[in-house]
Amino acid sequence: MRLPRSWTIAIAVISIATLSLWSISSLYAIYVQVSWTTPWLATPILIAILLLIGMAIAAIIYYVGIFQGWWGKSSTKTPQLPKVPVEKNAAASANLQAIDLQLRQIQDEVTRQALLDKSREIAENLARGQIRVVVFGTGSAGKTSLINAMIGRIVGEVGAPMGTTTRGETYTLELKGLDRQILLIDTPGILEAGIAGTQREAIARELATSADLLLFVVDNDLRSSEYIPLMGLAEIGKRSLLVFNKTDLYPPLDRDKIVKQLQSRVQSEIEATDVIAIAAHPQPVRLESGEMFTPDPDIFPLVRRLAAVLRAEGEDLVADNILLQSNRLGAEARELIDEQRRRQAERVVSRFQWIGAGVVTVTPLPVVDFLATAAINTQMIIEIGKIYGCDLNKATAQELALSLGKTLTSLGIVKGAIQLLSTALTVNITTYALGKGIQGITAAYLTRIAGRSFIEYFHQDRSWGDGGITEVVQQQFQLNRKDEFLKTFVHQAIEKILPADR
Ligand SMILES: Nc1nc2c(ncn2[C@@H]2O[C@H](COP(=O)(O)OP(=O)(O)OP(=O)(O)O)[C@@H](O)[C@H]2O)c(=O)[nH]1
Ligand SMILES: [Mg+2]
Repeated sequence: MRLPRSWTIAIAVISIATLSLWSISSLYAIYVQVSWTTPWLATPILIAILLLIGMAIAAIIYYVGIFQGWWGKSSTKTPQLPKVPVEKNAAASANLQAIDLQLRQIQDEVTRQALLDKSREIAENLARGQIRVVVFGTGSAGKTSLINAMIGRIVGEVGAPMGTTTRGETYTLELKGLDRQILLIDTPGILEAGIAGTQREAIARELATSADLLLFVVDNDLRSSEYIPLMGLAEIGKRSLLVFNKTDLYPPLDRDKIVKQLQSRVQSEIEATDVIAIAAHPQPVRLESGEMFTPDPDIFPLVRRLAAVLRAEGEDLVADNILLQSNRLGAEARELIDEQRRRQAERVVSRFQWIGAGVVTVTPLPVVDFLATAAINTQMIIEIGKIYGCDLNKATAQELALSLGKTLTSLGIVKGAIQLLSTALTVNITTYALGKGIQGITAAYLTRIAGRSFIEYFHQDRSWGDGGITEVVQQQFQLNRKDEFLKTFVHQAIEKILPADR
């Protein structure tokens, strides 16, 4: 029984007061006795005893934290904050919303609509809250038989030849203790021959990628054509159980050996407990009496493991899968937006390359080293930046233009370009026109190299990457010096900037 706090304090105060009175009277007795025998020693002894008592009290206060207990002062420990539950579902739907915003930036109407539909489908799956268990694997491994055995009645057609199941079929399953409904999805087999087989395999793979949980069915050790898709799916984070079916066809020793082999092959991605041996539709056997007997399906180990996994991880599996799918969709959207931006930015570069070239052709520069600086228009940098969502001011753009101009000159690209273009031009026009036009055409060419280098810079979030500005510029120069390209470029240049009297 615990005493009330006020009582404890009262008892403590009375005890301390009694002890203090007792120690005062004892001290007084000691003092009197010592002063009788050696009077000069009495006062130092009294002071020493008082000091010792003081130190003892200080030590008690320090170690027991007596003040904290008595006066209820705040603890020096950091107060415990309430735990914030990590809501995977909330994260998944927030992710989907962010991706929707990204998708709306896609200009191509048809692509945008298709991806938005996909995103809506993922969101609906999340809202419905069903768990999608997809049964996947080689043709004739026994996928449909497994579903029939799990449902407890014949729902899908079973057949010895591959290709019995031709499209995805969905069945519902309830599991005690699990609020969510389970969708059991049968798929066509992979590795079937022919065009129809390839099309069916594509359907199966699509369904497998959409699964919250995958039951990968095999009827022997893994072939490499099974290993590759299974590992590929596991590596992208697809939760999988590897189901070894038709175990009735093997003697127990062989069966155990195959299970061990399967476990060791997939151990990097799938736990040993998730490799499960079953017989979904055992073949009839002849009894000693000569009678034929069909054993019951042996799928209990799978049902038990499936139930355990779904109960323990069901919520997470759905949210993880939604995150996985929305991330894939996000990556697809990013790629499309990237292409779109690149196309727009390249149009800007083309526009500026002919503007700059025209100006230089009309008023050639006294020194070719100035060509690079003349070719890089700050407005072009600002416009490319805008396409990539960067608002640059004039001063920053000028700084960028200057450093790129210096790089072009110092790497010898200006002179290299003049040489390359002169050779390409002599084949096309007279020496007279060459003299007039070379600066303008080189300016156009340098604008192109600079513009494309800036596209890389903005594409990498305003960074020149590990190799710095030099590597980016050199790479662009290499990419734009191929003979075929130069020929077309020079033709275009002659059309656009050289006077008609050439
Ligand atoms: N011995 C034995 N045969 C099985 C077992 N399970 C299925 N089979 C047989 O394997 C053959 C193929 O079974 P299905 O269930 O149709 O296989 P599937 O994977 O759905 O095939 P597809 O739909 O064509 O990809 C049938 O003849 C089944 O009777 C089993 O546990 N033991
Ligand atoms: Mg089937």
